[in-house]
Amino acid sequence: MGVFVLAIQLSGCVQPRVTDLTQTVLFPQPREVKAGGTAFVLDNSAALVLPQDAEAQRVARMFAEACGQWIGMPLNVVETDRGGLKSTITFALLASENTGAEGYRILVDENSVRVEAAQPAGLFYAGQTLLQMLAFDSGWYLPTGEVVDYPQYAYRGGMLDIARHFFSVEEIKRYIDHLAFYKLNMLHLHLSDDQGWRIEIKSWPNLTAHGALLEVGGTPGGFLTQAQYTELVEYAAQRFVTVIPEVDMPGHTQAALSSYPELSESGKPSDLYTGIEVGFSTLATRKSITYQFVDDVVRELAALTPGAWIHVGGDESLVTKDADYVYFMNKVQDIVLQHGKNPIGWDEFAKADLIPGSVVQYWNGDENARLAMQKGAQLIYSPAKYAYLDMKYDSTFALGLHWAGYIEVDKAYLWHPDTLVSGVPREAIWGVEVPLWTETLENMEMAEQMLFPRWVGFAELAWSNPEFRTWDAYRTRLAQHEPVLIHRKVNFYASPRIDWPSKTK
Ligand code: TNX
Repeated sequence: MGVFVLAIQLSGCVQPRVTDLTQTVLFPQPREVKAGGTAFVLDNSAALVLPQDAEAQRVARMFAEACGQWIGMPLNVVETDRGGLKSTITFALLASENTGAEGYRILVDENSVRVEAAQPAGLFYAGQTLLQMLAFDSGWYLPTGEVVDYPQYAYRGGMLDIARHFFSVEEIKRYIDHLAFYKLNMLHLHLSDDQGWRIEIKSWPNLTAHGALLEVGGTPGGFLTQAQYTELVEYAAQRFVTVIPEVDMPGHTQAALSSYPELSESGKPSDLYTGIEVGFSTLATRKSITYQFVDDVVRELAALTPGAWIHVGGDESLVTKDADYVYFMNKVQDIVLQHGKNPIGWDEFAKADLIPGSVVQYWNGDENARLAMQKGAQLIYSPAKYAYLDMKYDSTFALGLHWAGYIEVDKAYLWHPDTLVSGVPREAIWGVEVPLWTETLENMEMAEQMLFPRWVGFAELAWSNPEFRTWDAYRTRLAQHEPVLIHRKVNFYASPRIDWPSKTK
């Protein structure tokens, strides 16, 4: 009897595995999942057959690479299926596919995995789903069945503040990896603030020669050269992430004012700032040199940025008079348009004379959100009390701030953009974004403590059908997602609200 059981276990590949794809934990949860009940075995008799289309082929190769890393052995890749392959993985672009610009379909049976999408982005997202579908039991396999999936919001973003503390190219790439793995598609880079100017602007070299020297706390800062920025834009684009650069104006500009005193009202020299107060600096709004400066900065950034948007900040300009603020933001709006881009501004930007194509990012001002909507602008939602991942989880948490409250894992997950601001309907909401301000975060390890696990729930809010979102289901699934976090070496915070398997063992 014992020998008989052992024989079955040893011949695991002969004995079909019993699976249930509907029970596989996937973040973000796909729209439709159907179980086939058996398994596609991923051993060296399986091969990925490359598609013809160049971009689809690039995506398929990226998947093969990521899959090979995930399972710790290379995945076979072949140019064409000459027959004789026991099992195949194929990626196909199909014009008839009806899951939209980012949607996809995955069909897994015992001998084939078929991925179909109308656009390459869909193939890429299918690849992320497949990685999470991989399971191990004396060998790697995929549960059979079908997944049909597409996003809830078109704009699904993460912001990284590299001004308060500088983050290196490698760290920013890791942030991009986190975006892509969870099907987020926008990287908003906060490139300047009072504490530092972090992007090389060739026509105003002192912005980085001087303005990038320090960061919060007085430690050495840093900046991205234009070549490094371009490298990041390309790295992001390969993963279907659009970079949106932000230079914050007219407030949050002490680093620029210290680098070029002529941009300030007084014209007098001033020091670099390494504290964390906000709202004390402003560009001079009635000097012509200010607009020369803005034009040069926007021109250089626009030339480096293939995406359609430049973020111009506009938040917390507490020492800029209201009339001057509107005058300034109107002019900045025109400058951005002249350089072929659309402006995005924090919600105070709603006070300007918005023109079609301008976007408002709601963070705190409900009134501003309604105003923006009335002016015909699209909105990005980043409500501080739910989406600011620089807020502490609770009062005992060492990192982060708490001016917008504490945000535990449940609070970060259980908010509904479409009903959050009364008077702003779904049609006005382009999407959602989690900002990560870095006053207290010195490096990516610290950043990941704030991001994870809240990021996982945010991605689901951005992508998935809101109807099934409940705390009970989420806390169970999130616990089961822990091996994925560990596998990806994420430095996540083991919130006590989740029964993490590693803690209860
Ligand atoms: C408010 S949100 C800010 C940032 C700070 C952040 C800290 C916004 C548009 N401005 O300057 O870093 O709070 O949570």
